[in-house]
Amino acid sequence: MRALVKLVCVLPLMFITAPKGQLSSGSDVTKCPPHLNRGGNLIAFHNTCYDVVTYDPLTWEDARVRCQTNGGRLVEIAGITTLSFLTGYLSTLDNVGTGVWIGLDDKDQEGLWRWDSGPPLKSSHWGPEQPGGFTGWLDDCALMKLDGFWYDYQCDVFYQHFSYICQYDMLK
Ligand SMILES: [Ca+2]
Repeated sequence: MRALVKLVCVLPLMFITAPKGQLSSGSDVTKCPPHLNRGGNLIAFHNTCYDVVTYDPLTWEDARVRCQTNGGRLVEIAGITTLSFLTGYLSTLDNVGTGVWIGLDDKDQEGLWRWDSGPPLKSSHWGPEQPGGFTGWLDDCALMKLDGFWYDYQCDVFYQHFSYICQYDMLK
């Protein structure tokens, strides 16, 4: 019910602020891979489908595998447009928890953050004093909190299970 109320509040704003064409691409999941669950948190934006998985919080490593097994990958946020869209969408959902894993890590080389599919990080949105600090060498995976800012966390410890976003290419 709370999600519905939020959605009702947000939708008129989307009509006012969304650039032409953006709203339709933000709701049309017909071109998303057919095996994805339409009844969950699946949404489409700029030729990419995003699925916010909240029902089974995992470590970053397990979330990454889960997205890949399902034919996608952990979300990669290349710029402010996608960041704003996803942050807005998260605000309409219940049960997200603290935040969501994103496909960003510095596992290969400390301090060199890369998107999981390979590209180096160009546009970032780190929270205050992130990443790094005293435990930076331990914290090699990125969590996006509900305010849209990113924080480095450990990738594979049992006490850090979070929701996550898988992204999928749209069908041609
Ligand atoms: Ca690190």
